[in-house]
Amino acid sequence: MTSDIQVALIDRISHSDRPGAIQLIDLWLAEHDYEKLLIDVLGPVLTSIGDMWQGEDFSLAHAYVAAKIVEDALEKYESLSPHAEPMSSTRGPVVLGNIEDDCHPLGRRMVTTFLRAQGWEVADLGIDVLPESFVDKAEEIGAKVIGVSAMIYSTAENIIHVREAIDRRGLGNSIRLAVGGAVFRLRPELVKEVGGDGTVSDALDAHQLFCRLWQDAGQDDE
Ligand code: B12
Repeated sequence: MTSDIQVALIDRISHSDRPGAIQLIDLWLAEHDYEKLLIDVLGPVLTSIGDMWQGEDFSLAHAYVAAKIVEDALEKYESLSPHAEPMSSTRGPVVLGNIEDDCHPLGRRMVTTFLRAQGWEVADLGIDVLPESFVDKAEEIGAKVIGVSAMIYSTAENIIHVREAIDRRGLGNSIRLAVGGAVFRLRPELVKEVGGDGTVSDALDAHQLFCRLWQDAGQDDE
């Protein structure tokens, strides 16, 4: 269901009106909280833009403007979140990043925000991360879960190399691989194909997935 704020934001995006979009969000946030903004507004708006882009109602440039507006919002409001100063980390550490060649950071940033809010220590490696770098970092900090984000099919395929690096180093039992991003929503069977141990389609559910995978890690040794 498309809400009034979603319709109004899409209108601002279609006019490339970045200040107008932020003004709209300012007003909306006076009555709603930051987490609701991420889950009920910004995520669905980007998905709608993607659908309109695919249907050729919107261009690549529109998608770019939409991403810039969401980045503006994340920069501006992250500090207003009740979780801006996360409680001292009580869970983890875990590693997160976008796979090699993938330059869609927004979903990953949302996952990081929600995990930190639940007390996870997250090493966020950013976009375009080499498969070996995920595993290097996990070994360095003792992470039992690696989370990899990919938005498009061709980049999701690169996740297989993270799985291979984990297995090659004999870490298959001690590290679990979480995967996520738009392409996994469209093609759930891809999770197994790339060697993933689990996924969720919403950042809000990432905490539960990471808890399960953290508990699973090492169980096969016993
Ligand atoms: C914005 C956008 C762009 C921007 C990105 C800039 C930026 N700073 O973000 C720009 C315009 C640059 C761009 C470029 C491209 N894009 Co683009 N893009 C999008 C769009 C509209 C939104 C992506 C997004 O941010 N989604 C919003 C977030 C909140 O959703 P999400 O990422 O799915 O994340 C949620 C969950 O999946 C989950 N999650 C995410 N990561 C993880 C990780 C883990 C471990 C877990 C557990 C969960 C999890 O939690 C998140 C929050 O709830 C999507 C449309 C769509 N449906 O998503 C297309 C889309 C992903 N892009 C697409 C394409 C094709 C491209 C290009 C190849 C286009 C081109 N011809 O150049 C390039 C590739 C660039 C690259 N190498 O990565 C296609 C992919 C199609 C496919 N089947 O593979 C899509 C689906 C559009 C479409 N419908 O055709 N894109």
